Amino acid sequence: MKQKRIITIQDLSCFGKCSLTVAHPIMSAMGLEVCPVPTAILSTHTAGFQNWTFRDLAADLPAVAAHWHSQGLTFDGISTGYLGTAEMIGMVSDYFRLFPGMVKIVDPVFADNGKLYPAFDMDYARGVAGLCGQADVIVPNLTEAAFMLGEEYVPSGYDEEYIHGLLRRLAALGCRTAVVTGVNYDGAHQGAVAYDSASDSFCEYFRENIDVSFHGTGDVFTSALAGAIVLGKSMERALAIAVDYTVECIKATMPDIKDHWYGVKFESCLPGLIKAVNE
Ligand code: PXL
Repeated sequence: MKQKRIITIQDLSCFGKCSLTVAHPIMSAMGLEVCPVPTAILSTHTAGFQNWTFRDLAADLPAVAAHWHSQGLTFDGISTGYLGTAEMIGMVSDYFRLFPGMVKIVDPVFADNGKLYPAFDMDYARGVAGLCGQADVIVPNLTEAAFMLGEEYVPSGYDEEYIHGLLRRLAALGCRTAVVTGVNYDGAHQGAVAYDSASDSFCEYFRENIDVSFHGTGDVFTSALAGAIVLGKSMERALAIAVDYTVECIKATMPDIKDHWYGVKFESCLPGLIKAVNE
């Protein structure tokens, strides 16, 4: 069978277990051929470290796409994450145009817990909302969802009606499917809910809530979700694969949380992920 091929466009944080350093190994383990396009190289991620280095690779993005296009390369999917600058949003949109037929998965990656990440402002958020409108599947957390819609962030105490409404409004940005992560209705469970606008239907997958927060779990989740979608899994199955894998990564890291606050030990959980995608 032909191997599925996916482009992943996001930064390379050399230390910190997020973006490309999780997306590439996770999707490779799932059996995909992964083509990484680094948007920037940072010494570390920006959440919890200070004085990180940042080398902007924007100039390479169009050149990589043009070369791939000239070679007649084709791709089954593209997954985007942390980009770094507003300029890159338009460049990613050019990838969408140059390689038609790919499943386009956009994780907005600009905010969490009610706050923008250090490098971003609301102009960037609006730009990413535009990119979401060109995607097939978008994967915001509750903060990014609220910011992209110009709404107030609701951290807790919401119900299913709120989440379903939020998902419908996100899909109205122009994507077929919206997935929102970090949904916790009852304090005891956490998971993801998806809305497919074409069939006007919802699906969801929850696990026990683990009351800790590790950096990079959103990237781990989106990598597993994007891999599963491009492999042809249903959204219901893709949500289960991605939520289960993220929970296992968090559990594997909890005993070492003090030394390992910057990211999850996703490596030790790859065998379970491989088993799940091949079931
Ligand atoms: O995990 C998201 C992410 C990715 N890349 C960089 C980041 C962050 C979140 O802060 O700083 C560089």
